[in-house]
This record gives sequence, structure tokens and C-alpha cells, in this order.
Amino acid sequence: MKALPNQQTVDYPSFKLVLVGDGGTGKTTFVKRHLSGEFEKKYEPTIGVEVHPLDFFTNCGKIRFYCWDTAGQEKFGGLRDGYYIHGQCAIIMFDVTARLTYKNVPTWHRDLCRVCENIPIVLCGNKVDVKNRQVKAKQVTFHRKKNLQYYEISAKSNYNFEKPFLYLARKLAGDPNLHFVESPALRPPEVQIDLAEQQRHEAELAAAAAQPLPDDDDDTFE
Ligand SMILES: Nc1nc2c(ncn2[C@@H]2O[C@H](COP(=O)(O)OP(=O)(O)OP(=O)(O)O)[C@@H](O)[C@H]2O)c(=O)[nH]1
Ligand SMILES: [Mg+2]
Repeated sequence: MKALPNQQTVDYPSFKLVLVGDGGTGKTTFVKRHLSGEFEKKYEPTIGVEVHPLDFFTNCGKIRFYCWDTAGQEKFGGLRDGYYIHGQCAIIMFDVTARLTYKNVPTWHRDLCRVCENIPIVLCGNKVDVKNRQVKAKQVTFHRKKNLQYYEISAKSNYNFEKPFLYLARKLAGDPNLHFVESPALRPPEVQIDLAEQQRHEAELAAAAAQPLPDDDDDTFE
């Protein structure tokens, strides 16, 4: 994966990561937690795409993700799936406080897979710091149908920030034992997550994973 013309190239492995999902789900906030990104507090919809190089240190050396942070809002979509070309891994984000954003996950997934066949993909349910979530952990089943990894995250509290990157790094390196040797420098959390509450959600998710999938075949979610 080559850097963009105005970006410095690096002599360690780097990969194009495509970040998609509805507008307002927190994609830009998420990539900007990593200290190499700039910071923006209020919601400014992404226009087209912004590319951020994010470095991680692993036991096998450094790895860089060129994160293609794409616009979720249709009217700012720019080239849309034109940005997916040569994507080597992806994150699909939804917002656990907005049902529609989960309902739209199958569409993002379909469009992505049309361009990038067979790449590792992580589904992320963001904003789990919010008390009154609309999408409960056990209602999240799409990843099981499509063999994706799922993580509950909170960009604002840094909760599980590294998990999606670690999963993708392991897949790309073909090494399930790869690990990060130092944590990336992150911005201080803006909110604190209720860890006990979140542990209950994680337990709910684990319990749901042991249940057979609902037999609706049409990816609907009410
Ligand atoms: N409570 C909470 N709010 C968040 C979190 N992550 C992002 N937000 C807020 O959600 C809003 C939208 O965030 P963005 O990161 O701009 O969303 P986006 O997915 O990049 O949106 P588009 O660029 O339009 O696709 C902002 O007001 C953020 O502050 C989170 O983890 N928790
Ligand atoms: Mg954005």
C-alpha cells in the first residue's frame, strides 16, 4: 500500500483501512483519538474522505494503517465506493444510540464487499458510554451471519480503542499471537464509561453468541 503523494512513505508494513458507516456514528472521532491525528470537538461531517496514517508498535515491529475515514452522509459522499478500491481491511461503524445506523450496516457491508472481496472486517458499535442505548448487545447479530469480528467501543472514553486495530493487524500478518508492545498515545478520555454496566453488556453479547442465530434471512432489524 502506497502513501498518498503528499504523505511520507515508511519502510515498515502499511495497509489501507477503509472506515465506513452512517453519518454521525463517530468514525472521525474514533480515528482522531490516536494522538497522531488532529482534534475536532464538534460534529463536522466528513466531506468525501480524509486519510490518516496511524502507527502501532507490535512484537513483530511497527505497522501503519492508512485510515480512509469516509463520509457517512450521502450528500457529502464524494466518490463513495471509489474510496474502497485496494482497501486491505475495513471497519464498519454504527452508533448504539441510533437504531437506523445499525439497520444500515448490511448496505455498507454489501457495497464494501463488492469492491474489496475477502478482506478482514470489524464491526464496531460506538458510543457505548451513553446510558440509554437503543441497540442492545444481544441484538447485534449481523457479524455472526457474515463472519465479522464485533467490538463495542466508545471513542469518547477510549474504551476498546485498540481492539479493532489489533484484530486487523493479526489477520493481515497471519499471526494470531501478534500483540501490541506499547499502547498508542491517546487523547485523554472525554467521558468515563460505566465499566460494571459495560461488563454486563459484554456478558450479554457472549451469552447471545452461544444461541442459534435468528432465522430471518433478510438482515432486517426492528
Ligand atoms: N457519547 C459519545 N459521542 C460520540 C462518540 N464518538 C463520537 N461521538 C459524537 O458523535 C458526533 C459525530 O461524530 P463524528 O466522528 O463526526 O461522526 P462521523 O461518523 O465521522 O460522521 P460523518 O463524517 O458525517 O460520516 C460528534 O458530536 C461526536 O462528538 C462516543 O464514543 N460517545
Ligand atoms: Mg466523519
